[in-house]
Amino acid sequence: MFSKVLIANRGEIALRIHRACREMGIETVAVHSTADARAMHVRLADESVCIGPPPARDSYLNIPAIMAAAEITGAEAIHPGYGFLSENAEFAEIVEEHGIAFIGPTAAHIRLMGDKVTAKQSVAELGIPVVPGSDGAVADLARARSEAARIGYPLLLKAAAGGGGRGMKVVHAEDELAGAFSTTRAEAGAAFGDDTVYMERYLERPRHIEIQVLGDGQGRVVHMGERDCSLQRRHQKILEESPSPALNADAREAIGARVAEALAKISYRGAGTVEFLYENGAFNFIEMNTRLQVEHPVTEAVTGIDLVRQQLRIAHSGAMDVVQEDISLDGHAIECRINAEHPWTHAPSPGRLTDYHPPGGLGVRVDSGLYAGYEVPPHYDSLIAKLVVQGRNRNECLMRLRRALEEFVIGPIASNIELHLALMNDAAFLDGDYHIHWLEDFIARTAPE
Ligand code: MV4
Repeated sequence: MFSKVLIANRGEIALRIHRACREMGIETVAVHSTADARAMHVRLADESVCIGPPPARDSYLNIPAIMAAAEITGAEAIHPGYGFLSENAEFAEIVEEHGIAFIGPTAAHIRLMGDKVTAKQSVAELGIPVVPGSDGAVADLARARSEAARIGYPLLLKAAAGGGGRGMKVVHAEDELAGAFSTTRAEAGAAFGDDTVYMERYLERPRHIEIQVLGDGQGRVVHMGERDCSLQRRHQKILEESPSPALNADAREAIGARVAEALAKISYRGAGTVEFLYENGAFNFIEMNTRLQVEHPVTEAVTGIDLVRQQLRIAHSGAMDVVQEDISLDGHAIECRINAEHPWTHAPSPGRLTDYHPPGGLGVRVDSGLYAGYEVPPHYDSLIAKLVVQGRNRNECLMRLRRALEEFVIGPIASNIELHLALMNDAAFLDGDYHIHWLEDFIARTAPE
C-alpha cells in the first residue's frame, strides 16, 4: 500500500480521507490555505503544507503549489476529494506524469464524462437508458428546429460543458426556441469557453436517483445501490437517502446491473456515480460524476463498505476487496447536510463557533471538521457537517434522525438544522413522496414571514 498520501482538499472530506488512510497505516499530508491553518484536517494530518492565500483559485485549485507540496513531502498518491480539482482531467494527467498516483479515474474517463454530450452518447452505446433528446450536439438553429419537432415541448437546452444545473434553459413552446437557443449558446460560451449545446425532453417532476459504483480499472465494476438526492435547493443537495423510497429490489438490481455492466466494458477505475432522473418507473441518464461524492456515507451506511478504503486499494493495485455477491443493502440511511447558513433566507453565516455539541448514539455518524472555538471561514462552501443516521428501516432511521437533530448544538453562527427539523414533521417527506422541485416548494410554504 502507499506509505504517504497527499489530500488535496479541506474540511470534512479531507478529514474523512485522513481517517481511511490512518486506519490503513498510510501517512497523510494536508495542504491548506492561510485561512485554514487551524482546520481540523491540518491538525490531524501527519504533515501539512500551506499552499496559498484564502481564495480557492490561489490555493486548493493551485496545481503548481499542490504538485510542489507532493514533491517536497514525497507523497506517492494524491486524493482530490470532491469539488476543487477532483474532476479536472489536466490535473489527473499532471499528477500521473509526475509518477504520483491519482486516486480517481483515468484522465480520459474524467474528460469523457466532463463533456455532457460525449458522456451521454458513450453511456447510451454502452446500454444505459438516457433522456430522450437530440442526437448529440445541436450546431445551428435549423437543426434545433428539426430536433425540437421530434422531441416535442417542453424541452431543455443544455450546455455540453455545463452540468450540475449550470447552463440550462427550459423551452415551453416553439416561439421561444430561437431566443433560448442563442442565449444558451452565448451564456455557455461566456461561462465555459465552449458554446456546444444539446437538447432533451424536459421531465417535469422526476426524482434524482444516482447509482454508486466502484471499478478496479481492469474490467471489474460493482454497483452499491442507489441514493435518492431529490431534496435540493438551487442545485445544492440538502438531504440524501438510501435506499430510495421509490424503488423496489427488482428495479434496483436491474439498473445497478445495467450500470455496472456498461462501465465494466470501458474498464472504469475508481468511485463513480451515474445520475438518473427517475419518472413513471423509467430511468433516464443525465450525467456521470467521476469522483467520490459528498453523500457517499449514505451508501457506506447501508453497505458497510468503506468507499475511501476501496479507492486507495484500487489506486494502488486495482485490488478492491469487495465482490458483487457480498454487497447487500441493509436497513436505511439518511444524510442531512448541515450548512453554515440561515435556515430560511439561506444567507451565509461564517464566524466563530463557541457552542458545539454533535449528536451521538446508535446509528449516528457526524462527519465534520468543527470544534468549539473554530472559526468558519467565509471563503468556501457553507457545508460544515454531515449528519448520517441509519436504522433497520426508514421509520427507525427517521425517528433517530429527528432525535439526533434535536441534540445537535451549533452556535452562535446560524445553521440549517431548523430546516431539517421542519422536514421531519412533514407528512409528504415522511411518506417519501417528493421530487426534485419539492424542497423549494416546501421552503416557500414553511419559512416564517
Ligand atoms: C433535467 C431536468 C429535467 N429534464 N433534464 C439539473 C442539474 C443537472 N444535473 C441536470 N438537471 C436537470 N436536468 C431533463 N431532461 C431537470 C433538472 C433539474 C434537476 C435535476 C436533478 C436534481 C435537481 C434538479 C433541479 C432542477 C432541475
